[in-house]
Amino acid sequence: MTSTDHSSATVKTTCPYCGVGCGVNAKATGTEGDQTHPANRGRLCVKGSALHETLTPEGRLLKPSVRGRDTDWSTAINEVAGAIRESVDQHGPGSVAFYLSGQLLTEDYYVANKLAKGFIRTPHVDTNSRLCMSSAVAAHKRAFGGDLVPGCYEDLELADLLVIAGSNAAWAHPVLYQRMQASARPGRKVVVIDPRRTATSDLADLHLALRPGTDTILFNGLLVWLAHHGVVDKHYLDAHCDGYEDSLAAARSVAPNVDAVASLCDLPVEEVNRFYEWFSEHPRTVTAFSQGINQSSAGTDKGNAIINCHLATGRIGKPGAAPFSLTGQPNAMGGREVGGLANTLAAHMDYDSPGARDRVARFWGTDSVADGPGMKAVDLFDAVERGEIKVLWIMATNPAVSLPETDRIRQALARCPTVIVSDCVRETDTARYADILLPAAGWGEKDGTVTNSERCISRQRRFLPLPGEARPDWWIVSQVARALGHGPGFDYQGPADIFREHARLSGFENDGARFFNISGLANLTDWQYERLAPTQWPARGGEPDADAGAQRLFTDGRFATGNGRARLIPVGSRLPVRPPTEVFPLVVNTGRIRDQWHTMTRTGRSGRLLAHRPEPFIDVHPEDVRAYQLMPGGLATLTSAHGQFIGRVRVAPEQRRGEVFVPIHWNRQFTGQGLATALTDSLVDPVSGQPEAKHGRAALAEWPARWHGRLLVRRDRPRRWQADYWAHQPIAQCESWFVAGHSTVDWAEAVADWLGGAPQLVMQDAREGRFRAARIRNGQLEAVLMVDRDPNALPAMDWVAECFSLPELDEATRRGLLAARALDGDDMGNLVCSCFQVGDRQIQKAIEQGANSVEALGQALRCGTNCGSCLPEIRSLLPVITEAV
Ligand SMILES: Nc1nc2c(c(=O)[nH]1)N[C@H]1C(S)=C(S)[C@@H](COP(=O)(O)OP(=O)(O)OC[C@H]3O[C@@H](n4cnc5c(=O)[nH]c(N)nc54)[C@H](O)[C@@H]3O)O[C@H]1N2
Ligand SMILES: Nc1nc2c(c(=O)[nH]1)N[C@H]1C(S)=C(S)[C@@H](COP(=O)(O)OP(=O)(O)OC[C@H]3O[C@@H](n4cnc5c(=O)[nH]c(N)nc54)[C@H](O)[C@@H]3O)O[C@H]1N2
Ligand code: SF4
Ligand SMILES: [Mo]
Repeated sequence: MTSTDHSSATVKTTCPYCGVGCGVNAKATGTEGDQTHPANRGRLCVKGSALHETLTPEGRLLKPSVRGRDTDWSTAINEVAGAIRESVDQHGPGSVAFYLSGQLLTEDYYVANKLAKGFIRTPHVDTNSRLCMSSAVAAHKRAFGGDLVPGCYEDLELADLLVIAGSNAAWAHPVLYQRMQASARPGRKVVVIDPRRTATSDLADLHLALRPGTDTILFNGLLVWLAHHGVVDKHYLDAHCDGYEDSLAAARSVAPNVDAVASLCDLPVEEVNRFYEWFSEHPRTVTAFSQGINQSSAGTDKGNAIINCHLATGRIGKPGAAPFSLTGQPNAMGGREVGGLANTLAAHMDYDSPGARDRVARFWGTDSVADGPGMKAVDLFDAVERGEIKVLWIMATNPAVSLPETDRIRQALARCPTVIVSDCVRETDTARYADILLPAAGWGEKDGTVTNSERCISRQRRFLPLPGEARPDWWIVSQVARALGHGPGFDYQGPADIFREHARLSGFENDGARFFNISGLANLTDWQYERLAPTQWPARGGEPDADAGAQRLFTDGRFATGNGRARLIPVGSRLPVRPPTEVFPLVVNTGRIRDQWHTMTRTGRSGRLLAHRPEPFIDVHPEDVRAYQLMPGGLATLTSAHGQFIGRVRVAPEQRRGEVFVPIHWNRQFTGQGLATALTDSLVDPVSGQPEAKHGRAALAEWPARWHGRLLVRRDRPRRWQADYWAHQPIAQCESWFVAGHSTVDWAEAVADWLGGAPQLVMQDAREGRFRAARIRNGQLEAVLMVDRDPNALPAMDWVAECFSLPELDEATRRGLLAARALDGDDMGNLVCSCFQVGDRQIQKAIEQGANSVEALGQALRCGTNCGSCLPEIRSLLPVITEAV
């Protein structure tokens, strides 16, 4: 593999973040939306348009290492193979486990799955998709007989009623959200179902802020209502579905009428009625759902409750009518296709599919495959904790942050004899537990395919040289396979070889029972693979037009069940199993913010992306702020049975009382104690095994701070300070930290440690608990510390950060530093638009000066005119103008 300079060429590739799967035109110097990609037609959200900022060499894992020592590839590969061989010899194949990720490319995923299940013969292969999509997968399988997403993105635009359940698409699937927004037309209705008001509610004609976990009741009630009002499609049910009567009876027993639903879901009767009426009136209905549905101890039931209503009305397989699971990760779907989940085998075959084990073994040219199913993520880590797993290979996921009960997960990792971690980033919370660290090629450095939420396979293409010793994941796995003596099965020259094999397996002895069939792509030449345009599956090839209409599945009413009929599933009223208690009275909801991706290993590097929400926070309803005597803008602690979360208190009228929301993103590289997974139980859905990540329980209290501070330091300076609370915010010009402490500090004494030397500028006002100091070297700013008793008295840091770029600090700037603001300027306020770095104070000011629309603000300040991710927030700052009818 040679390094070539690709920097000037534009390469068509796919965004590595969310499951929308946008096409990206990439260069080493920047990214823009691909006009020709069917998912986004040129659009990109803020994360996609900041991709190049995250491609820094900083923090990359560049060399293999074994037990803390850098080494070469052949040593590392032999160590991995040796550990696996020894474990299998001494404890059997089931002592080896793989924990994979929806962020692997399909080719990487296929090879890892093949090595584990086919050659090491361990069934214990699971993936972070367990935490993400497994309830949707299970609901699809129960209803359709296969993990099949019936609709396509166009349906979201064609629908006359768009129901968005448990999804904050405005922040989590921004480009799809923009498509939903752009397709608004008179009469089109949008219902958002979410306990809290989100940026997505911006689009809602009706927002149902239901009691968390009660979605099954709401949709059961809908089924009862549809039956009662004669809206069910008897014809469709007779011709294509089983299970209607039983499902209706089950629904009646828990949600007999609108009053019961309203009371159980804690919603006004009129709102429930309106939703049910709109559902009745609009045959073109799409229900898009995501983690508010999946991440629940009733996740599979919630999915089936939704699908039941679509089947009962025949709203499936038709333009603008479908239940639509929005997938999270860029290749959540590809992973499901190769069989990455513990209960699946390969190519949409389960262990218990008739003949599957034998068929896959013959195809792979191995004597037999693992006897599964294997353990699902939460059970798998329990087994690690019990010492049953001796070798755990983690690829492209950060379980020390993302699995519930993080402290217990960390203990399990510490206890496991051999932990192998393949990642692109050197310091992650999981990598700290690695015995063997393998440097993986990242986005832009490797080739392969991903499948998005609408079953569209797109190419990720390489446009950067491989840094250091980094190698693509498929290569690493294949080398280990060869070292284990399985060379012939893993003799791949490149991802095209793997893709062809995967495509061939999908069609192998497939008489039509497996809808996932891309055998039409099995004979692509290397050249054709290189140029493969986005392709929706199935892609069977063969006779002309075999797949015409594959944009949607089930158009002919035939499903993937044994008898070809869909199944309505009787769904009870399973509510969150662990309701709040006196000790832990608050419901903890966890989720995403607009500009960060998961555990921040990549997006945390972009100062621009971290500016929108720079610190872990807790959204608290105003009355709870009062009841718990919290200081808005101060710090508070959430304490659960498993751990603690410290975050900044945000007064959030969009929350329901008694419920708080915390972001999932912060890890221990970025803050001392801000992990959402310290607050959630490892309680799982009984069918899918997906953890209930949206319903933790905790107690809330003020974090008693004697002082609050901000520290800004030029890059790469040694750190000699300690604080009870800290959160790290890289800024373009410098590093910065939010800090706070429980006890009084003599700042005059301590300041040199914090600033890396004695300051030249100092201001102290002991009575106010105020301290400011700056260190200057060779005329340039080195470090600044600002301390205040009142956190809200600390100034915004944007102006101070800019002082780091000045070649020489003049007198006015020096005075300004002690006041912490430009003497003649003012602060931008909280960041709203990441692309053009525009804050809410600037927007307020422009509004006062007469810019009274999103467009006018865009003209005045440019905010919202690039990716559009901030438009819902800009709109919320504008005074509400009632439109003339
Ligand atoms: N910016 C950004 N985008 C992302 C990601 C990211 O990390 N950052 N990650 C990607 C991934 S992997 C995923 S899986 C998706 C997730 O995408 P989403 O599922 O849209 O995101 P979340 O914020 O996890 O949760 C969605 C909503 O569920 C609501 N919710 C909580 N409990 C309930 C309930 O009981 N019922 C209902 N109806 N709603 C409830 C929450 O209040 C929240 O607003 O996002 C993808 N896109
Ligand atoms: N409380 C709570 N917990 C949650 C959730 C929630 O809503 N609430 N959401 C859950 C969901 S839906 C998800 S998807 C998970 C996500 O959780 P994780 O999968 O743990 O999060 P990531 O930060 O995406 O981890 C991906 C890792 O892979 C590395 N990486 C990136 N590209 C590559 C590559 O090409 N090869 C290799 N080898 N490594 C690579 C990254 O540097 C990073 O360390 O979190 C889950 N946990
Ligand atoms: S919506 Fe944003 S994060 Fe998702 S694929 Fe498109 S550009 Fe990437
Ligand atoms: Mo996810």
